[in-house]
Amino acid sequence: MHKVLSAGRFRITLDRPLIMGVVNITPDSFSDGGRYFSVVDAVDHARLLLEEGADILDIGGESSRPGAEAVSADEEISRTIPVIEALQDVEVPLSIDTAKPAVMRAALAAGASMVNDIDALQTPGALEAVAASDAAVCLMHMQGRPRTMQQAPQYADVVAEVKRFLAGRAAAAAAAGVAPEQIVLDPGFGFGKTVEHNLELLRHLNEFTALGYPLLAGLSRKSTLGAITGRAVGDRLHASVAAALLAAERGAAILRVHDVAATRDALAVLAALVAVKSRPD
Ligand code: HH2
Repeated sequence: MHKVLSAGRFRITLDRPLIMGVVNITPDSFSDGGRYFSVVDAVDHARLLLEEGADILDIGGESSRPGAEAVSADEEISRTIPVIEALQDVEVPLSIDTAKPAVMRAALAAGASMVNDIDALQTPGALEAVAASDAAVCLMHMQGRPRTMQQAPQYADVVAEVKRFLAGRAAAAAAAGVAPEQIVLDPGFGFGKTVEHNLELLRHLNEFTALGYPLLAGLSRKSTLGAITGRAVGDRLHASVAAALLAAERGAAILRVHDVAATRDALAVLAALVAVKSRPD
């Protein structure tokens, strides 16, 4: 039996990895900052990602890259809500990428069906904002805060510690009234992790499925891929597709990516392979 993700009016069967396309309405995101900073540009970009095959759109108004400056809730709302409103007609869930309860509430009222929180609903009021809705939620692990998280990440056992944290946050969400089929977990690649920590998490990603929730993996264009390939952020397409595929093979249910079309093709190859494997010979 396949799991189901319940996100607002959407019920999605998780019988194949889903693609979450990134729509950043920020001047300073690490890979596409400033490129889609007007409502028109962001909406055009979102529609392009849909044509390319995005299953979910993740709309964000604050960069979380290492060293990024914080943005007020009002500023985040003014960046993201007009984009959500302009995308009311789309047939996929819209996710709001925020840690701020006020932004969550505004986005859910405007029609978002999912909350993607890099802070795993730890901000006071965040659990309540999601629990009061029928939206899905992605709970992500981060060590430290975005401004300083990459200075000296430390773990005795990164896999065990991230797993324990995510289990605790899922339990907190469930206790607040969020249904199990609304919860997604994410180890948070690049959020307070060295290259080796990220690789260790990817190696062991399938162990996280034992927590009982769908997994989201966000490796797209991240600096670990730069460290491995020696390539600048604009030149990490091939590495990003490889990483997405490896995450899918290790059980990721949702892949958060900037490059939807390329990821889609890679996943089609994986799907074809799995289909042949399950055919009787
Ligand atoms: N990564 C980024 C932002 N949000 N959310 C989840 N659940 N998982 C991730 O790995 C993740 C995330 C960073 O990527 P991006 O949005 O491209 O950059 P920025 O934070 O600079 O806007």
